Amino acid sequence: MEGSRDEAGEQLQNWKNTRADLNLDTLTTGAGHPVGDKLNVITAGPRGPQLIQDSVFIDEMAHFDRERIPERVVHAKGAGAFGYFEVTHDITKYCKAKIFQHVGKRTSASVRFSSVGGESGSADTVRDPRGFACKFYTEDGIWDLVGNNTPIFFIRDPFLFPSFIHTQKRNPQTHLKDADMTWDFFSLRPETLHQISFLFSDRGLPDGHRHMNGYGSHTFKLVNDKQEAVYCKFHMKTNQGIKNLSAEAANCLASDDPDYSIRDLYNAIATGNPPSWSMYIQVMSFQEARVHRWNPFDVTKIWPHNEFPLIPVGQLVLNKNPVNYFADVEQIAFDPSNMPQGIEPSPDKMLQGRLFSYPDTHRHRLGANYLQLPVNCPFKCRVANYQRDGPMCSTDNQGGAPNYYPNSFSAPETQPQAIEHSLAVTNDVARYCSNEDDFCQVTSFYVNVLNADERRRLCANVAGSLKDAQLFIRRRMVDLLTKVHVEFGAQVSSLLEKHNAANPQKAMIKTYSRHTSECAATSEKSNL
Ligand code: HDE
Repeated sequence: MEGSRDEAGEQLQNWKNTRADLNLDTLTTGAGHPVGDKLNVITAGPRGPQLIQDSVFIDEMAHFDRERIPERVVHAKGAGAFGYFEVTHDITKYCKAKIFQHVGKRTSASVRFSSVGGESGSADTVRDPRGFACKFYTEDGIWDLVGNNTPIFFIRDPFLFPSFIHTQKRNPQTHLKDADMTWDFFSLRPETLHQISFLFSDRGLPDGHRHMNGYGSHTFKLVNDKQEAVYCKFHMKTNQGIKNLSAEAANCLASDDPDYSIRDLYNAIATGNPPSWSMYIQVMSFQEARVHRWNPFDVTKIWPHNEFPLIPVGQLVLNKNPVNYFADVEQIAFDPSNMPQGIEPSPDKMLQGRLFSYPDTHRHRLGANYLQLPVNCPFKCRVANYQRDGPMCSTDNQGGAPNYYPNSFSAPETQPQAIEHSLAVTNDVARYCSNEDDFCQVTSFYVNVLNADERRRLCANVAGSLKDAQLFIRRRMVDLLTKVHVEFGAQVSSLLEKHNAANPQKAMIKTYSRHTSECAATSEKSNL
């Protein structure tokens, strides 16, 4: 390697070094026709117009015109890597999923880390939750554990998700990020407080993707081979240790190296330093779920670790970089409804909402046959169903096998052992408004998880963002923070006042522009 160039910078040279047969390559069109000249289009005379018979040019340009597929509506910027999951502890008494079959068992895995709100070219080091999406290729089909680096989420009802995401994205007129939108929504929905407090704490700026934990966040159901079930949460604890960036360092990196986290992950793996995470579960019986003081299916809440201790399960190791970013990472499609037998959804409304949304977005973004793409296909088992055809079918389309069910000519028979665990429900069908306590776990986070310095930085970070919102929104937000803890509200309020005193001009510009537009328009530490 030359000078200070890293493995990512050396990629082209490294690729060349592995290709002893390079001189055997022939330049071709997409249809495989050898190309004679790729520097000059066909023209009538040296200065004449171009001819439409130049199919080599048309092949090139027409494909280029179609290179982009829609970016993910959220989590557009990301990095991927591959490796395996290895069982270190037996949890078969809880779960019959083949991935957990015996200690020492390895299952191929892929992971995509991401930020949430920014576009696919946005900076890696912005304050934002991080996606931590895992795909396990099991013998019973794909298991996708599509989590974040936070054990909780902003909202508990999926109905609010599109609106919530709009507030994190761009203003429909200005096309700018908009503090009024962000803090208006937050201050109207107190259930966001827990996640806001996590996000504006030090953990809101992880130092790359290797130094953060992952969480399944939702409550899931585990079923054993006797069809007995428990509720469960999944945790992935980083073996690299938690490391966060200061707000100042993150800001510098956003301009100096906006792809900092992608580069860090690529280089760690390329230099033989594979990152790993330890998987744990928390388990809650159905009886405990019935009497627990918090709704165990509310994703804005954690399960206290002293009541539901972490049970070790295994290790996730990422030791292989993508061979091609588009094929392996842009096209990877995670879907929380991909659960092999033994793992099932709980009644968590947010999880239920996601079960629909992900395969729906993949059909739009990648096409109906997205599960045939190599990175998505369940290569550890044989797909045998009655779905056929559709755009870009890239398999043998299940050959001559019957395409209807039931039929008299073929397996597959249905599998009784794959029948879902049954759940008795007797309640009125309605739209239920939650009356959960939105404050007590946040208070516990503020008081018990954060030390004095961390609390100070949390208040500074909240004020640093909230300052750009209108006065009535700032006041409403401070009222909520005061309900979490008097000091939280008072600190943020005093920082906002100081900011306004120090920036009268900026305050004036904001007031002025609002005026003109009006005229014109008439747990505790162990819980992490
Ligand atoms: Fe997502 N989310 N989400 N989300 N999410 C997507 O799926 C959605 C939620 C998460 O690396 C989208 O393929 C709804 C919670 C990750 O490819 C989309 C709701 C958690 C990723 C979508 C949620 C997540 C996504 C966009 C509320 C953590 C990136 C593109 C009901 C537990 C996966 C895509 C990757 C991506 C919908 C809430 C994590 C639109 C409707 C809670 C890590 O389908």
